[in-house]
Amino acid sequence: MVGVSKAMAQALIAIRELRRMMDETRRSMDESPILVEQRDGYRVLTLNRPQRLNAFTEPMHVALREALAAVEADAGCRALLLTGAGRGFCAGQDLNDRLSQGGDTAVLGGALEAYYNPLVRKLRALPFPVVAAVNGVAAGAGCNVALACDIVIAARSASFIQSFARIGLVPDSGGTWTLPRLVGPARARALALLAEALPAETAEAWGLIWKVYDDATLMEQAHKLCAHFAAAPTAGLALIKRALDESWGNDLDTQLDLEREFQREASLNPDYAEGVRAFMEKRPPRFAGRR
Ligand code: T3D
Repeated sequence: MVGVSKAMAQALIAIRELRRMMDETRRSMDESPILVEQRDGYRVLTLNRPQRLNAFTEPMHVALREALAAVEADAGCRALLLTGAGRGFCAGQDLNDRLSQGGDTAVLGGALEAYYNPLVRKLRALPFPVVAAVNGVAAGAGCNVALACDIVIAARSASFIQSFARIGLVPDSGGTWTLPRLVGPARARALALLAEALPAETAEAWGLIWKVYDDATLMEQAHKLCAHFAAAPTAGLALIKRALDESWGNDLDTQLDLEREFQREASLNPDYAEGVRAFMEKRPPRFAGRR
């Protein structure tokens, strides 16, 4: 009898310890500047500093860089969803850090070199589609990081702000490249020089982003998109990304040559054969998505 109650007491202690460890893990996950969630065939990364509208700090950059490296290394990952916790998507650089550094110009150039530029390059180069679900305000580098993603969808209440001119800076994170290409030179200049908030619906009407959804349905739509990509011919989509990006620096002749080469490469992937077979057999394709 004594032995049984001792065993029960030990089991209770073990359960309590397990609970404590689980609570600790949950707490540390909630506090992490980047939340990572694995879904079937895709991953969700959530910028997680809601009290600062998910503004970038160095630890957040480092966590994001590590999370992106892990996504890229995972051969089973066929899409990425980037979003923000709380009421904002991302308010760009955390200006508290800059205040404490006295606005040293070397610091700013260094941060672009070390973090923002590699981040934008990585998002563009990932070999699968990247979806940004802009759940609220996207300002400064936060706006341009969203615009670096392949498909940008936004909540109706969201807005896009090139806030740099408000503090005497220049649009970065690819903004001066992306803006004129997406909305044309006149709108790009006004957005960058006036630094006014552009409502999500206007952003959609101008072609800055893909689509706007009611706030309550944004994440459902984002997951639908990613689930679609998780069953798509991934290697072909990666070549589409590259072909569109490279077109900006090419004349038509060069681009036609590039399309020939990419088409050859795409046709060597088993997903091409599966696509054709599925069409002939009048059934949905089952793409392996090997990349
Ligand atoms: O520095 C470098 O390395 C160079 C690279 C630069 C890249 C950049 O991104 S420069 C641009 C930096 N970002 C900004 O200038 C945007 C600053 N934020 C705003 O203008 C406004 O917050 C928004 C227009 C984005 C949203 O306005 P609102 O009224 O919805 O919210 P809020 O009340 O201003 O912000 C809520 C809280 O977040 C507030 O804190 P509090 O008062 O509740 O304690 C606010 O201070 C904080 N917050 C918002 N943005 C930032 C921020 N804290 C630090 N840094 C921020 N960027």
